[in-house]
This record gives sequence, structure tokens and C-alpha cells, in this order.
Amino acid sequence: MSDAETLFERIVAGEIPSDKVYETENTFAFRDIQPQARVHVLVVPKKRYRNVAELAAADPQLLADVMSTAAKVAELEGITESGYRVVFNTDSDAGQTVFHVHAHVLGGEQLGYFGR
Ligand code: DGP
Repeated sequence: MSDAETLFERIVAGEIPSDKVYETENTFAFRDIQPQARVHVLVVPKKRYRNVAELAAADPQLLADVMSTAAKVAELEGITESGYRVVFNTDSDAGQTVFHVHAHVLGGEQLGYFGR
């Protein structure tokens, strides 16, 4: 991993503006700039890992923190009862474009199936 700051590190640092939804000591949640559902929030650990596999291997507690923040975001957005989806795109075939692990929290409407 290079030392160059990722886009999401700059968002966490406030160097790039974002629509923040929630923050904890170790995580940050903000609205996706290209929403794919009525609710589309990204949750990142403040410390950068390339993808969810690297995060899981290096710091499982931090991954648990990311998932807890995702659940809190769902609660704040009022979609806990109606349901929601949490997605980690991981590398090329999944279309990951920002290599700072992030959970997509999607909901607020009936979601289509996904795959191809
Ligand atoms: P992924 O394909 O899983 O790497 O998703 C990256 C997401 O990041 C994508 O849904 C769009 C979002 N995104 C990219 N640039 C920005 C930005 O500058 N601000 C915000 N809020 N979201 C961004």
C-alpha cells in the first residue's frame, strides 16, 4: 500500500466535503455521491485497508466496528425494519474503484437482485 492518501482518507479528514451521517472513534459514514438506492451510505474504517479481506485478516474488531456502524446507519435512516443490504465490493470483478475498504449500506426501497 502506498503512502498516498486515498480519497476516503481525505473525506474522513474533512479535506474533501461529504454528507456525514454518523461517526465513531474508528469509523465514518457518509452518503454516496452516486446513490444506487434511496438510502446509500458508505461506512469506512478511519484506518485504511485495501479491501474487506485485508481488514478481516489484520483487525477483525475494526471490521466488527464497521458492521456496527452500518447497523447504526440503518437505524438512523429508519430502514432497520424494512430491511437493507450491506455490500463490500472487493477488487476488479466486483468493480471496486476506491481502494480503502468501504461498506455500502443500501435500502429505503425494494432492491433488485444483483450479480451479472
Ligand atoms: P466501489 O465501487 O465499491 O469502490 O464504490 C465506490 C463508491 O464511492 C461509489 O459508489 C461512488 C463513491 N464515491 C466516489 N467518489 C466519491 C466522493 O468524492 N464522495 C462520495 N461521497 N462518494 C464517492
